[in-house]
Amino acid sequence: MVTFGIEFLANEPAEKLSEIVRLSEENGLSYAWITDHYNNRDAFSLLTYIAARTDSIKLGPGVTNPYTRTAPQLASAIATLHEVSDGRAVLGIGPGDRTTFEKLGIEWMRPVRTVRETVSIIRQLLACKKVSYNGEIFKTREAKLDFATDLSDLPDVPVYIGAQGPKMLHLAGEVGDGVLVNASHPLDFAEAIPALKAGGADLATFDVAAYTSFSIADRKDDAISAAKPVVAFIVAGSPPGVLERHEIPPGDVEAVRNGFKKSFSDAIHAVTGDMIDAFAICGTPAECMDRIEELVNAGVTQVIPGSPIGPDRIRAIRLIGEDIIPNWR
Ligand code: F42
Repeated sequence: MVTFGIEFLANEPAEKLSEIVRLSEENGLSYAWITDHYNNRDAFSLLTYIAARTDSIKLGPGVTNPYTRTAPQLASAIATLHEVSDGRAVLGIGPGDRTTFEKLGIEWMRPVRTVRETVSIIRQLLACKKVSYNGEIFKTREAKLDFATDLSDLPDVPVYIGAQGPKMLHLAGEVGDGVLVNASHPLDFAEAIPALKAGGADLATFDVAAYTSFSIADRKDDAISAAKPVVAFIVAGSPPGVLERHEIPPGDVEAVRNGFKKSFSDAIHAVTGDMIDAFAICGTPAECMDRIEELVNAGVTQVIPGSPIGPDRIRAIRLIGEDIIPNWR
C-alpha cells in the first residue's frame, strides 16, 4: 500500500497555496505538507486557511521544530488544526534547520533529545492529560489544554518525525507514527529502514515517507532543467557520507560548490546526471513511475513530491494525478 502526499513551501500567499492544495486534493494526493521556517509565512496560519478550503486532504507542517516553537504551543496549534479541518491534522516535526537558527542566536543543543521530549509532551497534552513532565530539557507542572477534551480523537493525530541521521531515524521508529525522510533514492531507504526498525517501528503500520525532490513533465529535458537548481542546493549542502553513499565524485561536488561562489547559473551548470539520479525523482511519468516502484520495493509507503514538482507545477500535479497515482490503486 502506498499513498501520495505533496510538499509546498510556506513562501507563497495563503490564497495561492490553498488553490494548489485543492488541485492536489482533486488529483488524488492524500497529504499536503507545508514547510516551516521562521523567515517564511507562518505554517499553522496557512494550514488553517487551507483547511477551510479543502475537504479530504490531510494537512500538517512538514516539518515544524521544537526550537522556534514550544511543545505546548505546538500541541495547541495542532489541536486547533485538527478541529478546523475535521480531524485531518498530521504533525510533522524534526530538529529544524540549523542555518536559520544561527541567525536567531538559537543553539542547536541536543536535537535528538529535544525532539524526543517535545513529542512526549505534545502526545500527553493531546491525550487531554494534566502533564507534569520532568525531562532533561523541558519541565511542565500540571500543564493541560483546556479545550482538548472536546476533541475525542485528538490523541490519534499521527506524528511524523523528519529524520535523516541514524539517531533521529532510531527516534522516529521509537516515538513516531511515521517518518519523513528527505530522500529520493532507494539507497537512502536501505540505510533508513534498519534504523527505524531498530527504534521499534512496526513496518506493518509505520508510514515511511520519502520527502523527495520531484520533477515531472511531458518531456524529460524539461523535467531535468527544473530539477537542476534544487539538486545543486542539495549537493552543496549534503554531508560527505550521503555523497559517498551515492558515489558522487568529490571533484564533481567541488565543481557545484565552486559554481555557487561564482554565480547560480555556474552551480546549475555543474550538476551532473548522476546527481539528478541520486537526489531527485525526475523525468516523464513513466520514468518517475520506475523510480517510485524502486522506492516502494525498498519499503517506502508514502511518496511526497516536493520542490520543484515540475517545470509547470499545475501540469505536474495533473500528471501525478492521471499517470502516477492510478497505478497504485
Ligand atoms: N527543517 C525545517 O526547519 N523546516 C522544514 O520545513 C523541514 C522539512 C523537512 C522535511 C523532511 C525532512 O526529513 C527534514 C526536514 N527539515 C526541515 C530538516 C529537519 O528539521 C532536520 O534538520 C533534518 O531532518 C536533519 O536531521 P537529522 O536527522 O540529520 O538530525 C540531526 C539533528 C543530526 O545531526 N542527527 C544525528 C543522527 O545521527 O541522527 C545525531 C546528532 C547527535 O548525535 N546529537 C547529539 C550530540 O550530542 O551530538 C546527541 C543526541 C541528542 O540527545 O540530541
